[in-house]
Amino acid sequence: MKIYNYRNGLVCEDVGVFYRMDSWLWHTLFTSDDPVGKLRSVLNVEDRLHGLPNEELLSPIDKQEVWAAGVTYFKSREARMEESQTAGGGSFYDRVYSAERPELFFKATSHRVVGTGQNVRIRSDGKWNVPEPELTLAITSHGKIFGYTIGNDMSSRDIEGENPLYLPQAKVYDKCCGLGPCILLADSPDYKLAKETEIELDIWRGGVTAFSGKTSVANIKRGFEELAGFLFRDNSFPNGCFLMTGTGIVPPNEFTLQRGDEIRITIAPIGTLVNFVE
Ligand code: DO4
Ligand code: MG
Repeated sequence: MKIYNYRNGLVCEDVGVFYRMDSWLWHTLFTSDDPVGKLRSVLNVEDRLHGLPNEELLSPIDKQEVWAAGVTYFKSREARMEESQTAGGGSFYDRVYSAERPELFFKATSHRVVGTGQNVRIRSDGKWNVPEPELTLAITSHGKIFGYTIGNDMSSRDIEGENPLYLPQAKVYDKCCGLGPCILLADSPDYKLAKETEIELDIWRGGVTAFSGKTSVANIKRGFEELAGFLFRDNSFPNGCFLMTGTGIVPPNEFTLQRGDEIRITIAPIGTLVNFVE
């Protein structure tokens, strides 16, 4: 099952059949003990649509905070160590990769988040900017992972590389985060996104590919429950939250985003998140 957040309300897709849903369901999904059961119980044949509606598709977020995990893939560990070499930050990244406690940081409130087809921004004071394609967990207020979406953790590598204490500025600013196109619901209690699930990043510039890369969820060092468990330790989320699980794809050091670039992140069971750099 997938749930889309359209301008005029939610739409649920269940094995190729589409249903219009009331917007109050959003809150119910993120606060229920059994979000999928709740959703199934309100699907009504009278609300069936012929397909996805021809309306603006918004990011699948309401009042949730977005958090992010970092240095969860070996590739990210290597890249951070390189970018922060002169600031002496190299060993922090090495240590957090293998420490028991993961790196978790605040990424965005919903007003900083954009959906598929919308523009993300690069910072006006950042010179080395990249997208980070990340599988993102949708988590209820009880700490239960009930679905998955695609996240784009826009980052200024020169700012975080200058000093690890600048991380919030490298990560959090207007339109710093893409989420979408939908939430893929974990359909049954024992459903887990297959480890072999691929994450693909394509960046288009002037009609040609400027960068292309691929990884698999199997390369992540941490478990999803482990990450969510640390996030909810001594921390409450009355509206539920999203947790980005880190990047395993890093373009070469000479690459930086430019205005007009098209960023496409595909995780096949969920779809493709497309953002343009404004
Ligand atoms: O530690 C810096 C940020 C790491 C991050 O965003 C990632 O690994 O995805
Ligand atoms: Mg990231």
